[in-house]
Amino acid sequence: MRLSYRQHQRSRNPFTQPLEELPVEFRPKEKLVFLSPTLEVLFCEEYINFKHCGQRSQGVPGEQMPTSDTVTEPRERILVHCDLDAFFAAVEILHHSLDPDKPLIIGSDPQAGRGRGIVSTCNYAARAFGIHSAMPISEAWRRCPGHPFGPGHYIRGSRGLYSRASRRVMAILQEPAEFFEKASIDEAYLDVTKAVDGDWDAAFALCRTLQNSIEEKVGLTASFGIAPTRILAKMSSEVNKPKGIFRILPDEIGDFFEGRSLREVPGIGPKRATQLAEWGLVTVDEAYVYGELALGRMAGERFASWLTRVVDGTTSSEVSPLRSRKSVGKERTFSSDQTDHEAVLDVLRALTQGVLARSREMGVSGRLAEVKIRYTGFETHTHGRSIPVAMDEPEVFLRLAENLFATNVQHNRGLRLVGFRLGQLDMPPTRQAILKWEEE
Ligand code: DCP
Ligand code: MG
Repeated sequence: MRLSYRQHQRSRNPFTQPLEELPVEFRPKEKLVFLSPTLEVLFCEEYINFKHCGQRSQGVPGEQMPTSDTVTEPRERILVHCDLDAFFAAVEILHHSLDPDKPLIIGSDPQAGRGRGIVSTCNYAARAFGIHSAMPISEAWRRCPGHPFGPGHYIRGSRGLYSRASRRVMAILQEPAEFFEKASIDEAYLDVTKAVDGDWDAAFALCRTLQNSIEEKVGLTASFGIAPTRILAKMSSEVNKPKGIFRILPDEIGDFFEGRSLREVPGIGPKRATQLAEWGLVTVDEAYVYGELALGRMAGERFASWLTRVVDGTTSSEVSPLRSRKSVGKERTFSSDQTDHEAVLDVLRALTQGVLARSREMGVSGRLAEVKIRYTGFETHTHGRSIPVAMDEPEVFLRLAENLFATNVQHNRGLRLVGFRLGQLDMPPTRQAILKWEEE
């Protein structure tokens, strides 16, 4: 017998254990990282590294990290999650004026079916062949070969193109949001509660306006999800993809999960889903009806508590750039290995200053200084030191970086790369107002 959401609410065990952290499988997956084709690279790293982020009481990272979930908020939030449709492929189609109805696959070189890399993404025409992100490129070729054997068009992709398109989209999205968070190159969370004065219909209209604006100004289509929590907003942006908008009102959460596969919940991976299926739990409502206590005995208390709160709509609704960015870092790979350590130290100083300039722009400070050194042969070491309070003073971190380098670098060895990272980020209250979004 299936209970309604309200019945669940009444019958469920009130036992709720706030979680401190979630197991690895519940954390957002890192997306494919592109390396610059040139040797000399300088880039901001986006770490999805949770061990350096416990400093801010409200800034607990990761969708499902729940200590912030219990923070009382003044009123129910209206969150929007925007995710661009077949992003890399859509940008390539636009850039090269390709036919959108022909299968396009972005990924590593297929080498006529012998390639060893993976698919980055593909357009919807290619998805009709069963091709999807992270599939081996050889498998994609088998399903839809490229010229001259089949209709598939294979492109290696260019990160710069995607970053530029992403920036233009983000600029449009951040405009109406009181709080804005770029979550990845093609997705963002917006807290629009204030912008729409708590009106869910107005939120829907706002998403339509943003969708049209992105299409007109950038030429890309986007899908939107509107819901009271982050995870629900993310799930709802998937519902009507491509070019869809879907809304989950606070009292519709139970209905939304009725018959919905557990695998569709971000954070539930194939392993966990298989384990639950072995116990006969395939849909979210089946797991919910099972009860938190019983589910906890099978799948672990933390998982049971988290899933219960997902369905209850009590997971996080916080939108903040700190959730997605755990640190700010810059590093440089030298075109040939360096033996002049003084010169490398100069580069490290410049990188540190760049990082601090960036963090000031973002309105964040940090508690951890970390220097990365890669020697000839790729052996890599990181050396870090924390300070008692988060700061954004370049001089403080310059001194730390110099000391870390001088005390740790192995003399007489060639250096391939040097980098600096500011971690354990914090957001001083006085700066919160200026925090909007940051460029890549
Ligand atoms: N990406 C990647 N490797 C992956 C997954 C994604 O390089 N394993 C890149 C390519 C995607 C972009 O990130 O275009 C955004 O990822 P999404 O998961 O949002 O996928 P798409 O935007 O391509 O498709 P969808 O329409 O399903 O959002
Ligand atoms: Mg996308």
